[in-house]
Amino acid sequence: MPETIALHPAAPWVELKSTEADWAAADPALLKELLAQMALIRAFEEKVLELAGEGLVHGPAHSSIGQEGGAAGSIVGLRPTDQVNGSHRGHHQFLAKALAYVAPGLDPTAPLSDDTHALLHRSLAEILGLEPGFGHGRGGSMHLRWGEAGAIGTNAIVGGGVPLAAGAAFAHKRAGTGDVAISYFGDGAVNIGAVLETMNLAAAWDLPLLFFIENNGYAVATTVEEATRETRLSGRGTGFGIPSFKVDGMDPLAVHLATQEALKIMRAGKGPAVIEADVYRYFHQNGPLPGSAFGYRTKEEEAQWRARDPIKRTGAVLVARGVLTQDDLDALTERAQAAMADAAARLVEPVGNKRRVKPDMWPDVSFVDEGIRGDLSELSGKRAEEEATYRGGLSERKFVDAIADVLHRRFETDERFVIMGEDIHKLKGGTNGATRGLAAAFPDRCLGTPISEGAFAGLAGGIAMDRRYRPIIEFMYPDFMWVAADPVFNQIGKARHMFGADVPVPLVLRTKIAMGTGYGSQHSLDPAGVFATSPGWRIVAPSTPFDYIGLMNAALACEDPVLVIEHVDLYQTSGAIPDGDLDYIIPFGKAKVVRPGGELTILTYSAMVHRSREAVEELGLDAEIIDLRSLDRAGLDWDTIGESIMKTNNVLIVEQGSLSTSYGGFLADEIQRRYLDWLDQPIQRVTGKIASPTISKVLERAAFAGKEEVIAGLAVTMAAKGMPLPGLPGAAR
Ligand SMILES: Cc1ncc(C[n+]2csc(CCOP(=O)(O)OP(=O)(O)O)c2C)c(N)n1
Repeated sequence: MPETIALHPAAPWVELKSTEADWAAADPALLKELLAQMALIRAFEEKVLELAGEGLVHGPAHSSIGQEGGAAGSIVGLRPTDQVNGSHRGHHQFLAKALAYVAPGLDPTAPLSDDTHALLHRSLAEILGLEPGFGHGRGGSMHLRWGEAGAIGTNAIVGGGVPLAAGAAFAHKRAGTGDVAISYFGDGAVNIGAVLETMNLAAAWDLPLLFFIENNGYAVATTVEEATRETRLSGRGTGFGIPSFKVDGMDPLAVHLATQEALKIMRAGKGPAVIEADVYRYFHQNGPLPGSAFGYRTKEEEAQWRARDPIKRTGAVLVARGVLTQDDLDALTERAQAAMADAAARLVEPVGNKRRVKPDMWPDVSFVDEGIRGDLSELSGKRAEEEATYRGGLSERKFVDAIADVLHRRFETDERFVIMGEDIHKLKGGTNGATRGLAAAFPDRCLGTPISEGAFAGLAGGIAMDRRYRPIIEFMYPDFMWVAADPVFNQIGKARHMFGADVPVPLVLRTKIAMGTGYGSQHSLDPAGVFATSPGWRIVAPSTPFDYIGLMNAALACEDPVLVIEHVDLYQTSGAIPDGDLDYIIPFGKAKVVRPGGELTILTYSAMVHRSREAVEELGLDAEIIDLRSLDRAGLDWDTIGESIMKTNNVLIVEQGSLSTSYGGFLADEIQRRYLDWLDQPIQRVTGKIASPTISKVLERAAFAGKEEVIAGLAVTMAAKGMPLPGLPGAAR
């Protein structure tokens, strides 16, 4: 018989319960603030539901009524500089943090301050999608952010905010402030990868992040028991070595005490903690009906939870202790409701027997696409250089070494930069050597990550939005963006615009095109086409070491997220770089005429610039080759492109990768809208085949475009121009 030895989690896992004695001994000021916060939040949410019932809340209103104890219990007592974020059900945490900021020590017997009224007004306005809101109505109920108050954004993607909060925690830790971040999410979110990956990363890196699980028993109508076998959700933390607490979330004092324990751990530099608070939402997933109306739970169950209401309980204790009277409690409710009536009256008005939004409260529709990206003023005044006109000395340098050089230089000159990715701190600079020397020179700023693209991309997004540090992340292969699609596209790519145009996300993502290396279908993406669908991202794809340095410097100075596309075919090539000068930029939006010509215009980027040049030279054509360099919608250099098209009247777009994810479709569409009258033939394209390249060497080569395919594309273009090339195909595609 083999011996079995019981193993136990290394981290403590406890349930914390308050006692009558704790309630009797609790500081009256604490209990009063908890009560005042919860009463205001309750009145706020009741007003939201009332307005939702009248059709005045566009989209869902996920009510937090019943769950106030978890929010107030954990937030009262935080520092203003601590930060919180949350999920689709986040009004209560947002308000608690913002109230603690504008009205610390909120007194349930005192009139509300002007700042408190303003907070309620702006919060309600945001939920109604109106101009006075924190995000000018863009964010609405699920994207509430007031950075100044430490409320760094609620999130409509279940679990999506958790890695972002890890970024805030990273910044706190690195800055050595002792501040913490709390991320709130539901029992449903416990099962999503973003949460579990972030638990692992936060624990591995000792980040001061509190994972606060609001277990209200249901994810919409699905019960915890249906969704998972281990229904004691706080146990998730122990799997990652995180001290974990379970607490009754209807007991705000118990939540507060558990939070104090968690804060001790986090502020002492001992890393994250988990709190699972059992709470109950009195209403359905969203809207003003109870859950029982939808048949997934009973009225009896709802009544049992309502009997344990956190506001009633706290009020009753304060009355029993002689701190407040019943009249005080009644007055508190009235005051809170009056404040909300006032907030609503500033936003909506009666029309007949209905109400409507006051017309002048809507955001101006001209605001619709404003602030997708920044204005690049941060680059003005920076020295721009071009290889062709550079006045200083130039020397040959391997492309991959130029990458390491410029990163090293920026790390030297600006302590805010941190870089993270898989194995980038080992193997002489990651799998390709692009981060060579960084870990040795800057060990605490060149960070090897666990294999968690979602978590570390999201974490970097959180660091970027925090703005004390400037993250660079590396995806070993571009295809891994699908693993991290939520942070990359839903969070980083949208944050600035979604939160009202004033949330910069200065982040650089490096990755490499690796077609031709035999890594197959899941490692052979050119990410440009997909990223071009995400307008918050800037995209650059340098083809020479000189351009790489300049574009990387622009990317690192930029207040927007920038994708820097590298290419395995370029790493070992050499090109000229300035002697002792790694400080210039190449501005976004400047294409480069690599080879002037009059017969046709080739638009291309990255390694295909070189394949195009080889093809043109082999055929002896008079083609103009333009290296686009900046690829995103805002970065296209229409002056250079347009001038060339108006000269040649024929366009061939050349890219290496699969047609299906290609970039050229987007570019061709833009060109025909702008220059149709100047085109003598349809825009021609060179791309790979329909599917992503597979591993068999011959199939892989057949799947992507190289010099031979560019030659074929040139032949088609020239034939359509009426100048077929001898011995080459002449039929239009
Ligand atoms: C990734 C993702 N999947 C699904 C949804 C749709 N959705 C929104 S809320 C929700 C339930 C979430 O349950 P839970 O995490 O327990 O939070 P609660 O609503 O109970 O507060 C679902 C499925 C979503 N927004 N994001």
